[in-house]
Amino acid sequence: MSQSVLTEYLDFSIDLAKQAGAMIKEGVDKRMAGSGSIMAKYSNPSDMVTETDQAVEAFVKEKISAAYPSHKFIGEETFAAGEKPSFTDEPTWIVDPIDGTTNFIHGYPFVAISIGLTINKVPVVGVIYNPLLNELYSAADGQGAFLNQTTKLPLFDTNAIAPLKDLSECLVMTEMGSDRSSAVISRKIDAIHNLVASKEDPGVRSVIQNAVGTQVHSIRSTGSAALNLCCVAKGVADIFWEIGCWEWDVCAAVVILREAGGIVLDGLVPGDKEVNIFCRRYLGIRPTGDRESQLNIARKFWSVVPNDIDAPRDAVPGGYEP
Ligand code: LIP
Repeated sequence: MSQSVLTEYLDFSIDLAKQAGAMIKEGVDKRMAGSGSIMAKYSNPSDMVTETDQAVEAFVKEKISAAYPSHKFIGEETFAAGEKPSFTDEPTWIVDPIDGTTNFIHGYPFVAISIGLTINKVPVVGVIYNPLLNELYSAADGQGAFLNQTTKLPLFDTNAIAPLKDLSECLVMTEMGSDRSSAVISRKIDAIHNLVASKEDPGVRSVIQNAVGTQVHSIRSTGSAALNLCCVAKGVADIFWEIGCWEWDVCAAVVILREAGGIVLDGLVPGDKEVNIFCRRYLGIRPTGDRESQLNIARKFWSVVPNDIDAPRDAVPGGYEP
């Protein structure tokens, strides 16, 4: 894929994200004023959908199909409406119209449109725009990652300031997710317990035999996987880990973090390959300029989190086999 074609897709995505962002901002303003953006689905209080999610996805999908009629599309609301995704080498847009829908509902300002593009099954363009904070993250394969199109990511020389040596020096971002079954939540709490507990404390959760606490600096959550990964790309957090979010939450961010110099791996299964975006298990490590130090932190991370947290999904033909 030539750089000029990638630049065209990137510019198109940035323009589209800004238009969608204006719709999201208007939706928040109306909602906070007591009108508009009614809940479209409220069957699970930790997995909500508003009319704005649906309107933004319809708008983005229409714009993409008008500009690139042969391209494929995978979107959160299209999936929710029952369309089963398949994955091919064709250019495929993977879109979350509002990442951080719970935040949207509360007016908590971590809300973003996330637009990713894969070609030959590789994520190559990513744009994430938070219209409430007016922060636009963008990247294309081989072109670097940027905040608001001019500030290169990461924001500073992360390795000079804080080399990534040990989990005890890390700020970790994670989320509770939408599956609140006690089987899943108790495993996630076990993971957080093991991450934050003192190294001196032998009382770590029993799910991992002989594990000791790693006493990470602390845990952070924005409520948006995409924006969490952007924090890691900026270098203001060291690790993002989530089991249970989806390809539309991470596709664009995978490009942004990779172009900033970070890596995204499988969140539970050790290995050094870039994550399969359909696997619903993600571990992002910030830029360091030294891949071995990133893999070393990943290995330490996998060793302290339970490896049996369930995030089931149907097969994605061409993309993922459970
Ligand atoms: C959200 C993700 C978040 C996850 C939430 C939800 P949404 O996406 O970004 O990481 O914990 O459960 O999936 O639903 O706001 O697009």
